[in-house]
Amino acid sequence: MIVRSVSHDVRRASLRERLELEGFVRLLEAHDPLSAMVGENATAVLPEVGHVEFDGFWSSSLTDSARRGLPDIELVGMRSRLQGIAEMFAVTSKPLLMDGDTGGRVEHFEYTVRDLERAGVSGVVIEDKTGLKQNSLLGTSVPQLLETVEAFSEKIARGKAAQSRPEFMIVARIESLILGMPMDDALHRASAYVSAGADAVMIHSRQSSPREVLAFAALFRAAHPTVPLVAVPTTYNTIRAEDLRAAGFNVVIYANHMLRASLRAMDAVARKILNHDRTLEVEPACADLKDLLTVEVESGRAVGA
Ligand code: SPV
Ligand code: MG
Repeated sequence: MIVRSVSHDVRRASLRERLELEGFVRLLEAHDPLSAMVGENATAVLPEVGHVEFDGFWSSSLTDSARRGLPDIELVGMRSRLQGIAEMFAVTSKPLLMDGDTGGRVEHFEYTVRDLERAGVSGVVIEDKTGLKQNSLLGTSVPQLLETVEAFSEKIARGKAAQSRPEFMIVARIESLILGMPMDDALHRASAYVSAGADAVMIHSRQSSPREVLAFAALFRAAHPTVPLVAVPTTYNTIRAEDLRAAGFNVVIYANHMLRASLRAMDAVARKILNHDRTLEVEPACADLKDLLTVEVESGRAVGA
């Protein structure tokens, strides 16, 4: 595997640069250096599109919690998550968008923004919920409360005022559809958050069909032709990234797949070793040992440089 690293300044700026240049980016969840290296190096050739790769990483609160055996309720502190990101950055070159949960108290969010900027992170997504944050995909099966438009707008504005690197992005994530509120509520919030200074809007949905996010995109685009729009197609996974692009989205986030893939693979291998009382049968499901023993360092750059 190839190891690259770049300065914080170059990496931080590269997400916005890529968005402005290409108009569309694909982000893959990464939760440790190895998953980030896999995501960094993956490529494919699509008919009609040509060469594709992931443009950067998503740091997910869900996977950062789950990999510690914890629920996704803002238990894992930002400082601890940033330590993991520093390790990822030591061996990769692509930009990272941070899942900032609710952003916490507004007074804390100002510090978070500065910490993230300093760490080379390109932007933070904050969701308009309050109280005990639960994972959005749990929807209304658990108590979840929307923040008021006024309070969330103030959090965005205070975060924007706190940042010192102009390229850093604050993305307002709208949870109205997750919590069963009407489309009008989502649109009203989107416009308020853009007025408060949000650099982009994420519309989240837990429907199995993309219908509601596509409806939102059409209405949002009519009102805000140029504000970047973000989708997280975890449940409505039949839609292709290129279809989201055509519908007016600018960012697609594959939010949890690297951790889910590794969990399933590890579980199967662990049980198979016991079932066969040896490891011969699990070899086809395992990466070659040489993939762990050889790490290619690009242009003589040491790991962590
Ligand atoms: C995450 O990846 O932690 C997210 C997206 O916030 S979701 O899990 O769909 O809420
Ligand atoms: Mg999250």
